Amino acid sequence: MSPNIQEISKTKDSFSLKELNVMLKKKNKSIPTKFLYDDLGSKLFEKISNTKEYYLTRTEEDILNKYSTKIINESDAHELLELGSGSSKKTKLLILEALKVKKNLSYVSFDISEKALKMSYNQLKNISSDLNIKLIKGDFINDLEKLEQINKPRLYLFLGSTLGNFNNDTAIKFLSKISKKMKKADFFLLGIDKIKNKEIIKAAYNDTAGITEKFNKNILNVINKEYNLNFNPEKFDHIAEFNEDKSQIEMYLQALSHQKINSKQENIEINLGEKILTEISRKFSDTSIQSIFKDSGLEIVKNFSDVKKYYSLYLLKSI
Ligand code: AVJ
Repeated sequence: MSPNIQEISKTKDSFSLKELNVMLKKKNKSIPTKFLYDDLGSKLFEKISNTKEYYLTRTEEDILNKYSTKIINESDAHELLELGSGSSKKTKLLILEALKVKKNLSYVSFDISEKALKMSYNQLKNISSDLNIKLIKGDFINDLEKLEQINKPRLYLFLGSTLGNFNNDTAIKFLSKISKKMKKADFFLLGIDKIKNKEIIKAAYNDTAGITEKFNKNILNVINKEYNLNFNPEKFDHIAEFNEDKSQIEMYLQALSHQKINSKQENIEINLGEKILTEISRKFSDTSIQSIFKDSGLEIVKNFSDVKKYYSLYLLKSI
């Protein structure tokens, strides 16, 4: 049976070849991070999260395993609303816990990707007849306002440290939207990767099995297909370095030779050694994330962390 997907936004994500060209002509070249996540990219990310070096997913899961009862009791949620749910594998832990205390529980998965919504549905459809699953296709930056209000307490979820992909302004803009949407009884659970020994961080983005490298290079296949370009991924090196000033991983593709890329518009030239930024992944301290919360109208109710303090799940309220 195929699930029922509600579409709240018909706005096709229209990133034009022209805009891409502009980004690739600049001195500091970049490709929008979202192009990492086509079907293959999403599968590769799943694989990354199982490598021994990538501690994020595993640590977040451990924290959820340990504290989901507390989180559920504290929030008293009748509905869990997850933004950018991916496969909902980790969310299942929270749902199972919530089902112990709530008879009519709703889980809303809000994602831009139909594939992700279907995966999430398949992950959860057989859990319990007490669980009402809603799938909503939309863009959580632009369509959040369109989500219906409910009278019962809702727990918003944004897991996986995806906030780390946003620069400061975008992060505050995004969190402010959620905060404005939240009612008094609502809570927000946010997963954040923390600052730690930089060798540990770097290793997580340079796994020895080479999966992150494949994941990074796949972005070129995605834009080749989307915009009819002829990048050769083999002519690039995967680079993931830690920028200490900005406290972020920066993932690049570095050209192994001088290259000319044909496009329907202007051609693109890339010099030997030139780097194209594909993703940032910010690592926060308690202080740096607190200041973002403050600027977004959010306050910390509880900080759930692992023993090594590698990762935090913040339970937040709107002020
Ligand atoms: C899924 C965005 C949280 O930034 O750690 C993993 C993506 N990139 N390895 C991250 C990613 C390279 C990941 N997020």
